[in-house]
Amino acid sequence: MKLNKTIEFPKGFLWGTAASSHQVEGGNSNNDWWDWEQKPDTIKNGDKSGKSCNHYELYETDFRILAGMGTNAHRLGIEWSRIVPEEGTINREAIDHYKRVLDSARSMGLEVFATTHHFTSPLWFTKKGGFLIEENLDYFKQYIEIIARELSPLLNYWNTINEPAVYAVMGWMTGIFPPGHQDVGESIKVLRNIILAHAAAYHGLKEHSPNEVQVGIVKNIPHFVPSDPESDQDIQMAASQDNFFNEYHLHGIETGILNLGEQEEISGLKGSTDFYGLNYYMEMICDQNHPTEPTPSRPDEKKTQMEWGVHPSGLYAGMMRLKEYGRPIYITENGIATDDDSWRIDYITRHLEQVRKAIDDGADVRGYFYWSNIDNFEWALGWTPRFGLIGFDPDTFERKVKTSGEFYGECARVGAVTPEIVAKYIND
Ligand code: GCO
Repeated sequence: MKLNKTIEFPKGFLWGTAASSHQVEGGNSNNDWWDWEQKPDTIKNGDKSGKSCNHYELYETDFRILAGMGTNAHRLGIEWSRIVPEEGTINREAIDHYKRVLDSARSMGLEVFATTHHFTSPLWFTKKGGFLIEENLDYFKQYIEIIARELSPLLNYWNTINEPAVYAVMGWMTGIFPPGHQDVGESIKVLRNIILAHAAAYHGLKEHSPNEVQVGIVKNIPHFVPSDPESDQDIQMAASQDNFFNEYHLHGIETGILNLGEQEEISGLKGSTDFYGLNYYMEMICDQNHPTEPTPSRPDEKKTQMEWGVHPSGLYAGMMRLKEYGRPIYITENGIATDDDSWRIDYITRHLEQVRKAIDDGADVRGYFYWSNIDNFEWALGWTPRFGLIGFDPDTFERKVKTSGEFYGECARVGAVTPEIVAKYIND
């Protein structure tokens, strides 16, 4: 792969990495995912998160490596089940732990984006029905108030809910995530309640933080495209998939109106985000012959360990869509699961090219967080997919920065992707 010209980014652009609490910390034994992993046939190869990357204990090491590489930001998760292990119980130890984590990242020059909810919930909460029951939102609000008061003084940016549509679909429609239901009606209820949870988190963080914080949702925006651009049915399928998965929540945040057919005005939803966190991985190809199943790749495409294709232009489409709302945009996740590290360098380069193009075309994109800094527990696919810029020894937890990590760090230090840097790290 060759790069013909330098891709330069504005001064102050955030060059970050992203992870989540359950996927990297280890020992999150009090949440619904830990419980889910103990059940048969839920996780590929029977994998478990276990001690994961042991980030819970090695966070200083991880931040030192990231700062040393040259990155200047990191997105991490706050684990609700640690802060509130039982209904009505606040774990001061856990609060103090996250204060140390945030302080450590900041002291090493990393701007932290902290996510309040990244797929995992306390087991006691999910036993009450979790986000399927609207009244349970009160428990989530109590948690938000605690972390706003205690943790906001140590950061500037919060992400509310990670990928609300993925959460609702995977847990209640496909059943691949806990609670493993396959019920369209329930999935639609959760799709609604989880965006109410987002709005509650937005207002709770703004109201209870003792300092000014910027609060934004993290929305996965796959680019739904017709398999045959000439087929009206494929075009219609892409439009309805996008409406359900993307537009429903985006329209809700911008207008306060939720609309999957009948309209519902939600108090506090309109304008409930200071910026958009955009997670992008791939196009979803819509083919009328598989009317309910868009696919993340075309038959003849080279596929990642996730069985996804690579479609950088879909990231541009997502940024230009969000540009219309006039809010800052951060790419809060973009990455590739592969053991071919040169492919990872090419992937990062091609997607950063799209970010630069969107900025040139007027999108206010202020940062890029590569998913992920370190190989981690990939939910139902367990440990097979490796996204990381950094690997680790599962026995000793020793970290090993990959060539792609060295590449990304040098780009971060320079504030650009240059043909020289690409040539230095990629072996064709
Ligand atoms: C998601 C989550 C991450 C994933 C990553 C790769 O998008 O599902 O935010 O937790 O690990 O996206 O699938």
